[in-house]
Amino acid sequence: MTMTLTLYAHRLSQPCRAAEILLRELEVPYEWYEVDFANGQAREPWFADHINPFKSLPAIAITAPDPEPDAGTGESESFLLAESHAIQHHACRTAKNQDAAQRWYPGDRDPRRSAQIDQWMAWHHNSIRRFDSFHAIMNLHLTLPMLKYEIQDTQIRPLQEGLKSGLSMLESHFERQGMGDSSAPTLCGDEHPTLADLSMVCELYQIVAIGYRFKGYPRVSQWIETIASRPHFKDVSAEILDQGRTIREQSGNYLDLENAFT
Ligand SMILES: N[C@@H](CCC(=O)N[C@@H](CS)C(=O)NCC(=O)O)C(=O)O
Repeated sequence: MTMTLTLYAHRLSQPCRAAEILLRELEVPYEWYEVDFANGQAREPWFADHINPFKSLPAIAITAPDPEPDAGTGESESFLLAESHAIQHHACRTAKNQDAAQRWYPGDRDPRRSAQIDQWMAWHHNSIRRFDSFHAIMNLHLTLPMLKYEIQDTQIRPLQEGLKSGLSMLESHFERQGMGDSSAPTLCGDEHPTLADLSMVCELYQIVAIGYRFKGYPRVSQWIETIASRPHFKDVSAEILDQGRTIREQSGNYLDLENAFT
């Protein structure tokens, strides 16, 4: 029986990209359903009442073929799941290619390593994601020019300050591991990245796309660069790079993003 996995997502969203990149890495077939969240589609009843009551992307629906196609109802029960981390965990648990899946998340095979990945993923939501300034910059870009400097002071600087402590933490972590000098760092210290690396780098890539560079955090920069050079990561991130470039070009240089994290 072949199940259909539908991914409700948008490529300008960091957690959506993490989920989609992982599905590709694990060779899980999926149907793509774009939801225009910027125009409120994730809050519309068809989505909020029937797909994800959290009203957020990504979400997946796994549907078995209709057991009674002749009954003409066209309906079959779907397994619905929201939250990018839960989706990634589920994908690793159920992927046919378990060799690949266990490199991203070993599950019961290595409870300690899995617990470390869980720890980083929990931290991701409360730190790196919390201070992602992409939305503030996008608002700024769409706002009247006379408000630019005000928004920069009231919205963007506090986010940059918040992000700095997370970046320092990551840089020290990589330094303690002794990695990052000859080989590329990963959060759990192994050669292969895990779900935690993927979620966090997707988050930070949002602001790389808009022009930020992390010159003061060389190991963090190397980590981002290495994960971002994976072919599936590149393909799924093409749209956010375009969007970031447009915003950067049209916003002028007053943000000085390249030097914000020196
Ligand atoms: N914790 C969630 C965060 C999801 C989230 O914030 N998604 C945003 C897009 S990046 C969204 O769907 N927003 C819809 C809205 O605000 O209407 C996850 O990891 O999946």
